[in-house]
Amino acid sequence: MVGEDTIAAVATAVAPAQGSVAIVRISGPEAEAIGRRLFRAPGRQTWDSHRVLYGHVEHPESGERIDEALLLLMRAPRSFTGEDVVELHCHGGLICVQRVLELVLAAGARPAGPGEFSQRAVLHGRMDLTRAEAVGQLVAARSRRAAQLAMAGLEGGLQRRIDAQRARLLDQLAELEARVDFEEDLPPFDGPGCVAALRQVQQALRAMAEEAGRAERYREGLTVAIVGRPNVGKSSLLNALARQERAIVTDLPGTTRDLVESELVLEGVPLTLLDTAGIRATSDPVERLGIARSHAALASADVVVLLYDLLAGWTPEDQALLQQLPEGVVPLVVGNKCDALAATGTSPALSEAAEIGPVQTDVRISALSGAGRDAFVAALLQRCGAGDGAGLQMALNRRQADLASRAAAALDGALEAAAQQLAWDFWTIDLRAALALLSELTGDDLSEAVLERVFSRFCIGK
Ligand SMILES: Nc1nc2c(ncn2[C@@H]2O[C@H](COP(=O)(O)OP(=O)(O)OP(=O)(O)O)[C@@H](O)[C@H]2O)c(=O)[nH]1
Ligand SMILES: [Mg+2]
Repeated sequence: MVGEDTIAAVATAVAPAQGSVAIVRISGPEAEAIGRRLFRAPGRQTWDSHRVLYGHVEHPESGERIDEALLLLMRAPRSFTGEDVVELHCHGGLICVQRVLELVLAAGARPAGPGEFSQRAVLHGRMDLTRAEAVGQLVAARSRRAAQLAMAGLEGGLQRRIDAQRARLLDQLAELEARVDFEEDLPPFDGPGCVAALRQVQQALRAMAEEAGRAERYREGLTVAIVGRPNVGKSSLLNALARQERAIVTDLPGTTRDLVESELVLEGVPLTLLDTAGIRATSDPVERLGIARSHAALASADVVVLLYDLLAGWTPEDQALLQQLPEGVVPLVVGNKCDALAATGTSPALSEAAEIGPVQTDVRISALSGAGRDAFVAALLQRCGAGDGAGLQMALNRRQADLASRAAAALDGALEAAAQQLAWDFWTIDLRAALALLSELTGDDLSEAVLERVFSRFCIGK
């Protein structure tokens, strides 16, 4: 699919009345010719590479001025794609940039497919596949932490780590292959050393795949459902975390009837918080519909916060709710209204709780005063599996993690062959399979299918 044709797309976000500047990017052998056909640069400006020209985009036939713009020419190979690239920096919004793009297409470029600029960059050796994917992650990042992880990937952190493992496997493979042909001429084979090396690589790959799960939380975020009896303060908690009055709060039980959703970023982790209707037996048909939605939210959330009222203590209704939770859901149990508890001087009503059933309160908070907020956020992130992400070095995505795990699994075969003391050929088959998977990960061995899969997930213009 990568040919010698010239592609073009709007590289910046397109939104009505927004973005004062938009960039139309053109890449391919015709890029400069198309630029020259449409762009008039007054005075003695010269078309040098990596120089900015000032001028106007004009209709090549009618001469109508479409926009005042800057043109940046980057000749091959010193460009993002490694091809001749022209960027037209036009005015933003909807109309100007679309008209400029139309002219560019009419002048001979074809619309770029999703991720096609990055794909060309990889094919021309301007960057490896993991970096190209990091570009996509950087653009899609919804939190500071996700952006930092993507930047680490962009700087080649992932490729270096994979390369290190690949080098170790290649060493072993070379050693084994040499034995297949020249066993007699070589010193005795260090079997235990080889097995140890393979095990280490396997562990490193598994650790990376596991890290990927955590990194994903930073990228994609999690859904957290706050559930509990009516009036325990669920909506108050949502408002406190969102730092705005998203949900209606009253002292009437049954206030929230519908799901209230709030997107927020806690400690760099993007979360979708769901405030739900208080769960209780009721004959009110509207409230019942709301409660049905609460149950649906419970079932689909990644993390469930079960909120109860410390003043009322852990009641049989709370206990019933806990028991109704879908199998496998372990809620974060949070006691609310600790301010009121302190005001009344009552000791935590957990002695009653002990009689009803053993429930461990994970955190005590006051949605009203903000007490316990930090402890709650820390406990929540811990539960999300994002508690100690500071040590993450890179952002493996799902595709990469899958390949790393498969490579680790392939090494099981080689280790098995070693344990059974099979002939060298048996070791090398699996070793080669593992290496092929790692190559697919960094894109050193590019098959058309991998490329298509990776790049079709990009947005157009990158
Ligand atoms: N003292 C005190 N009162 C609180 C606290 N949190 C909530 N409240 C009060 O408790 C009442 C119920 O709060 P909501 O946030 O509406 O409770 P809810 O769980 O959303 O209730 P439903 O929507 O009916 O299920 C309101 O009067 C709040 O002001 C708290 O931390 N301390
Ligand atoms: Mg509510």
